[in-house]
Amino acid sequence: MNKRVLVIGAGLSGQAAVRKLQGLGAEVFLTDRKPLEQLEGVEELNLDEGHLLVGGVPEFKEVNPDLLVLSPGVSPKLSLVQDALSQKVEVWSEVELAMVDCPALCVGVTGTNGKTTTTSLIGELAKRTGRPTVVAGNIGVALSGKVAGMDEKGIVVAELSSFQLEFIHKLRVHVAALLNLTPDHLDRHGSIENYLEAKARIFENQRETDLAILNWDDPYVRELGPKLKGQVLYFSPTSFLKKGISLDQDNIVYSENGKVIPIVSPKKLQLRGAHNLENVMAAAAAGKAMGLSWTEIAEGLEEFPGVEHREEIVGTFNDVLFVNDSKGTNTDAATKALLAFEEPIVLIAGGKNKGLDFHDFMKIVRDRVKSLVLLGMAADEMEQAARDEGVERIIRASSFADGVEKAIAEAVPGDVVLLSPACTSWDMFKSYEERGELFKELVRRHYREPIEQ
Ligand code: UMA
Repeated sequence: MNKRVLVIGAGLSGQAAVRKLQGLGAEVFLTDRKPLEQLEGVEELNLDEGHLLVGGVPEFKEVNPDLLVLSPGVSPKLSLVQDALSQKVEVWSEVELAMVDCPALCVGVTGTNGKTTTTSLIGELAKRTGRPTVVAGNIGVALSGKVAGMDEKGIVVAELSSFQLEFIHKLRVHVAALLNLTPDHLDRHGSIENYLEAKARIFENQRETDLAILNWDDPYVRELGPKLKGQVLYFSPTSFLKKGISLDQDNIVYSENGKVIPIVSPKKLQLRGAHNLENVMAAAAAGKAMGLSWTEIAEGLEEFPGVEHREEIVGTFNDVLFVNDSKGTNTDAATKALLAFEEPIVLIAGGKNKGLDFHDFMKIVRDRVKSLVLLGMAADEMEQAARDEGVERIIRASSFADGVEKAIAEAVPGDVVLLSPACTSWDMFKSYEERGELFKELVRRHYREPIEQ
């Protein structure tokens, strides 16, 4: 690539993009608003001072690039991006760059919720085809660093956010799923219509033989169907579809031309909750498109344990089920976790509030939770909201470990102890991962089970 390319953002995406561009022979500039000492890993890139423009964003004319590559977190409103667009200089997202020379089958997942679970599940199904498989994208690993060397036998399973899709051009997602659409990231996209438009770009370069997997139950998503170029397959956890994937009595089924093929019973799945049915149905459709039989798909779905820190089953001890949902960092996610279990729940919640109001959440807690254990910076605020909404049993913990012990003491056989904090971990931990790891360790230590390394 004989071009001057300016990469904006020196995080995971930006660094992977720089490496890829260097490999393609481009002259690469990297910029980030943060100074070098706040940027991890940048010094290991082969960039001299003239090409590393950090601690502020340069003027367009300082670099005069032929191409801009944007990290997903970079807003198109940035004047550098606006200048490039007004001068008809191409602006690519990192995923466009990643896939520009990758001949592998691309299976992409987008939507507001469930992307990571569905992407991981499709990744597991893809591995069952025996083809080389890469799972990357918004899931936490930049695509550019992962897809190098893949040929047409390979499968790339990509979680794609609206930010990443906003600046694609030729990226062809052969099998593309849009799971659902609810208001999110409106600060960036301005309106739900713009947000939908960004997400729907996942289908933009599909051809007639490609497959679009759509949620029938979501009005925004359903309406897209007739407008798409590829084949369309709907799924619905609530209505029986004559053609598509839906529920028929106790089974997830595939129907077509009057035939109804049972795939798997939701009871056999380790993933719980109505929202996970959407994820499972979309993954099953992708599995079929990747050439698996329904039996192979059923095996893959049954064996999938879920994603770490998302309604992750830690184990059953003394007939109490322990669930780590440390990723439940807002009330929406924590509500979903509460609705996923029918057993009486002992909930551990609290941490640092993201500015959310807890009253609606506490209404669900009142109906679903037998004991609420509160900890962290938000505990006072959560306790007040819980009292306002009539939650009866509220227990305060002095530390995270104390909270886990108190929750264990509250539980009787048949209960679920659920960590789903509805808050970030940042008052006590570096990340939700660290919080989830400690939860698992404390539970296992309490029951003296060997701790996994
Ligand atoms: N930066 C600037 N100028 C700006 C904006 C950002 O210089 O105007 C710099 C920041 O100082 C920082 C760098 O850009 O150094 C960060 O770039 P980034 O925010 O794009 O983050 P990456 O590390 O590249 O991670 C991104 C995704 N992040 C976002 O979309 C915000 C990761 O998704 C993704 O896993 C990763 O690429 C690999 O593909 C995270 C995410 O929160 C998990 N996604 C959102 C979501 O799921 O809701 C969309």
